[in-house]
This record gives sequence, structure tokens and C-alpha cells, in this order.
Amino acid sequence: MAINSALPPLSPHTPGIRIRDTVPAPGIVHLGLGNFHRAHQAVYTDAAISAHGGDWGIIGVSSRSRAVTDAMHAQNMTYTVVEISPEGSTFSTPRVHSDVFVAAEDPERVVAEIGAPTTRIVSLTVTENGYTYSPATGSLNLVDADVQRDLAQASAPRTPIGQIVRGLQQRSRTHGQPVTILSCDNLADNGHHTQRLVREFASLLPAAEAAETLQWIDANVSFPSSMVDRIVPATTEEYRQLVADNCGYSDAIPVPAEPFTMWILEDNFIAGRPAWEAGGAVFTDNVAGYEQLKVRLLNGTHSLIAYLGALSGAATIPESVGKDYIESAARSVLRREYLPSITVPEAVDVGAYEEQLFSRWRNSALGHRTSQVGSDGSVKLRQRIPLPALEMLDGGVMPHYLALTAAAYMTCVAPLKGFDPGVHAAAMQDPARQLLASYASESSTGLELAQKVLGEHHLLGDELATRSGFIQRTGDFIEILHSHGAAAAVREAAHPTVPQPAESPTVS
Ligand code: CS2
Repeated sequence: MAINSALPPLSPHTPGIRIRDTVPAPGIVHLGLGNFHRAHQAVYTDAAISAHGGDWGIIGVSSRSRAVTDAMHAQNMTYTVVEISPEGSTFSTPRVHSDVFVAAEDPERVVAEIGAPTTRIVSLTVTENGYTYSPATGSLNLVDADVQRDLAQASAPRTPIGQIVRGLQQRSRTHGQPVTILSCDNLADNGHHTQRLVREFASLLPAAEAAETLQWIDANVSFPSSMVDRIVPATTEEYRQLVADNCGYSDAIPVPAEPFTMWILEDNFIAGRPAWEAGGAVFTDNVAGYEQLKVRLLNGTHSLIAYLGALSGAATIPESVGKDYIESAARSVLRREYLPSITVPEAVDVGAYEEQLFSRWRNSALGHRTSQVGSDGSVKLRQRIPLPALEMLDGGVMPHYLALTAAAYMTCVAPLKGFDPGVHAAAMQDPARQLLASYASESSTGLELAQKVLGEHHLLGDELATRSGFIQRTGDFIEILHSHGAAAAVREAAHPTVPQPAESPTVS
């Protein structure tokens, strides 16, 4: 992986870099050692420890891959964060990981680390998909083989929720010290979402064990919500080269990131926390307002940009949003369909927020891929579309652009027979890809596909599954995307050619 074998590898002794000379003692176990964590929470933690000290080192757990853990060991727990903007790049080298390892290689250690008395926070960036919840119900996905296995056997859990519950049980049975579970993923109300799944898992254990575990959790574990925001693409050879050229060392695992970063948290840490405000984190009682703002305006709009872009041949988000019709669709879904569904926090100027989003998306130096944002739509869209869509439908208005988002997603990952959505759509990964492809192979029209995916499979939840007008509209857009392309579908969303009286809410 080395770029230039003549260059020394990055280490704390590399001349000319500012870096902590010892790794901090651990206080946090983090599940999900991907790029996002290393460019976000790790950077805030570095600032907190630099400003105020404290044993808040992070034990980073990668679920399966050794790529990051091997390199972190080889580089003495450090790596480069490369802030990329069209004006230029800046480089920094956080060093906050006390240790890192791979869960699949040492599953018992995950439980032991979560259970250790030194651990006061267990944080997660495991993506929407890592929570093993069912998009249809929002509850634990009991048909997932790993969930079933983790419930049936106490040892070597594989799912993050299973690992957490087994680690909490260890705490309750040994020292009994309280701990905070901190979700840092893009899930609406992520603290409560995680708490619900953890409690649900615990409640499915054998009766006596379930009661004891739940009681301990309720008294000793806090689940603050947090809103995380920073665009962090995947590492490529180009970024390794950039580091080599600018820093004079070779780093196998640099993390590219946009300059913008934001972290809003609920201050509910039962066993203490680092002074993350030193890195700019904001503690507030209104995390929910910020989460909705971010998950809908940023992430929801991002999905539409990714799917329409991929279908238009755009490899990256800046290339996609650079097409006039995609920018116009993005602005419309943001303003007309996502915005009315949220209460904007008082401190936020929504016009400025929108402009800032577009300028972040246009950061062409960053090369954020449409296939990356488009991946895992089956679990991401469940967080983004249903609530705003239902609110509009209940108010008698058809959310055309949200239906277009769902249709563009299906066209990318489950196209009808004979349609090739292109290489960027093909590169999108999705846990439901195979299942949706089988629905597509049994469908001959867009409507049939939409009915199967939304109506029968409940991909966007139980409630939207009952809204035939929305499903019909999604089917229309699938047809247009297949026959006339993304620009035509955007025209149809802007000037619908079919009368669309939105249905009144279904009576249950
Ligand atoms: C993106 C996010 O992949 C996606 O779905 O919308 O990863 C987005 O880049 C981050 O949430 C920005 O904070």
C-alpha cells in the first residue's frame, strides 16, 4: 500500500508533525472504526484531551476488516485527516486510540471491553445497517440470522446490539458501574432508537435474565442522542498520494474529509464524558431539532442527488448536483417536502443552511461518490422519507419528489428487466439488493415493482405501505426513469401531468 517506498511511514516520531507522544488511557469503546469515526469523534476527542486531559482514549473496534487496524498498529495509533476544499488541503494527525482490534477475530474481547470498569462510554458508527433493525417495523430484525444467533448464545456476539447487551450484562454481574451508549449514526432520534433496540434484545432473553438485565440497564445506562455531520468519502490512492506529496511520509489510511464539521449532543452521560466542546461540539436539549434538520434536509436530499446522479452517469455528488435539473430537484425536495416536516432550531438560519449544503455538495475537490451515498438505501431511506411523506399525504398534498427519491432508488438497485442503470448504480451496495432484484424480475411495470417493494415488503414502513396514491406515483416515476431518464422524471415532478389528489389518511 506504500506510495513511495523511499518515504518513511507516518509515526509519532515523524519530524515536523504535531502529535501527542503517548496514547491516552482508555475510557471509550468505539464500534465501527471506519473513516467517519476517525474524521469526526476521534478529532473532537483529540481536541478534548489536548485541552483538558482525561483518560478518554478510544479502543476502536473494526467489525471485520483488518485494513485499518493493521495500519493503525503499524503507525503507532495515528493517521492523517486531510481536510479537502477547492482552496487547498490541510493535514492533521489525531492520536487518541489506545488500541484497536477486529471484532470478528476476537468477539469475546468486544464484550470484555464493553464490560470493563474503565469503559465509561460505548460509542457507535456502524451505519444505519449495523443496527439490525427491520425497516418495516423499526424494531429488531428477528429474521436476521446473526440476531437470532446472538439471542440464542451468550458467547461471541456478532451484531453491535448483541455485543452491547452482552457487555452490559457483564458489567451488571461484576462491578456494576454505569455507562453511556452513544449512537453517532444518521438515525432519527438515534439515542432512543438505540435504547429501544438494546431493551428489545434484552427483553427477548430467557425470562429471569431478561428482567434482571432490563432493570440494570434502566438504572445504569444512558443513551444520549447526537447529531453528527461531516462529509467523509472513502480513502483512495489519490488521497494517499496527496499526503505523501504534502507531508513527506507515507500513510496507508489517511481520511479525506470536508472542512465542515458539526456535532450536537444531548448532555446525558451517566458516567462522565470528554470535554468535546473543546473541539466545537455543542450540547443542547434540542438535539431532535438538529437531527431532523440534518437527516431530512442533508441526508434525504443527498439520497435524491445520489440516485438521480448515478442514473445520469455522474460518478460524484459534485458532478451530479452540477446538473441543473438535479440541483432544481434537490432544492425542491428540500424546500417543499423535507422542510415543512421539521421545526427548525431557533439558532439556525435555514436559507443560509441550504446554501451551505449546496456549497458543501459542490466541493469538487472531495470526490464523494454517488455510489457511496446511494449504498444501503433500504435502511437509509426508511429514516428519511416516511415521516415527511406521510405528513404531506395527510395534509392532502402528494410528495412528488419523495416518490421520485424512492423510484430513483429502486431504478438504481432493482431495475426492471432489460434496463441498465449504469456502473455507478451497479456499485451501490445494499443488504436488500438481492431481494429487491427478485421483486424486479417478477414485475413488468413500475407500478408492480413499487407495489411489491413498498406495499408488500413495507420497505418504507407499515404506514406508507397503505398509501396507494404514493405507491402509484412511485410506480409512475419508475416508468419515466426507465423510458425517458432522470431529467424527464424531474420535469414530471415539477409539473405533474396526472391529476394527483392525495388520498386521505387510511383509517386503521
Ligand atoms: C450521506 C451521509 O451516505 C449518506 O447517506 O448522506 O454519509 C452524509 O455524507 C453524512 O451524513 C454527512 O454528515
